[in-house]
Amino acid sequence: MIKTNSLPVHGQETTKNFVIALAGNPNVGKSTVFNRLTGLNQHTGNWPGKTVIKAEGAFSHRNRRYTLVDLPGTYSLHASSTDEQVARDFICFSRPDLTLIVCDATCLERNLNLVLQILEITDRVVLCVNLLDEAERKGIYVDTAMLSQQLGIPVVGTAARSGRGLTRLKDVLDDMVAGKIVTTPRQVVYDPELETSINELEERLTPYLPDWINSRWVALRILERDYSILDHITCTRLGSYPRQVVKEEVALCLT
Ligand SMILES: Nc1nc2c(ncn2[C@@H]2O[C@H](COP(=O)(O)OP(=O)(O)OP(=O)(O)O)[C@@H](O)[C@H]2O)c(=O)[nH]1
Ligand SMILES: [Mg+2]
Repeated sequence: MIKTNSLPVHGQETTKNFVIALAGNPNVGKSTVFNRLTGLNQHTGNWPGKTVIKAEGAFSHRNRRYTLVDLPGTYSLHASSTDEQVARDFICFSRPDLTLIVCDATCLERNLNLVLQILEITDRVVLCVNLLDEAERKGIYVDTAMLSQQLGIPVVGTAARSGRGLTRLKDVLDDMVAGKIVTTPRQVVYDPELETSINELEERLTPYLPDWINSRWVALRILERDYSILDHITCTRLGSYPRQVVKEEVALCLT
């Protein structure tokens, strides 16, 4: 069981401003959720790719203050486009207190790819299954309780355009930062050969990585030859290792 750590104990008054990253596929209603929660007017519409840079807004709920960061819509976090890189870097390196993923209830399976990728980075995740009204219109029923059990994270159903489910969503976000919810994120298990490489690389990398970063996720990226992760950690001075040393360790694992 992974507990949301370094968060205030329930009931404890805090002046901290909690940062929530808002992620999801394009056109699933992220900006609509953002506008509903913050009262701002981030542009929304029915074509993909509108939110191309991060937008920030604030709201308060139950004595706590939140900053919500609306990230560009992406199908994955492989950093192969600027949008993917902006979303990935924010979720990973800006260390938000929570990541709220919005997905489309009418085509859940397409959205779950991104959900599983984010769960490889962080355990502080809430899933918002939006467009429930559209799903109902199409005769699709989403069992949010079962989905929550399967993914090991809280799941809230919403129809953001009409505001349905958003009070419950705020309650769940607040329960998460209050440490009242324990998450057990579902991890993708790869084939045994790959798992062996991941474990070996992870073991070698761990001494060089800052303790807050998920070493398994870093190992996975490096196995994909995505060395930009190392560059990022080095250039933000969050790690305390010479890049060359890590590259040599990695090379040893990959030979
Ligand atoms: N019926 C219905 N429409 C919704 C709902 N939420 C959002 N929409 C509509 O879906 C369209 C896309 O919403 P956006 O909030 O712009 O989606 P987005 O995820 O921010 O899109 P990108 O920034 O392009 O990734 C808009 O026309 C919204 O009005 C909902 O719960 N039900
Ligand atoms: Mg948007």
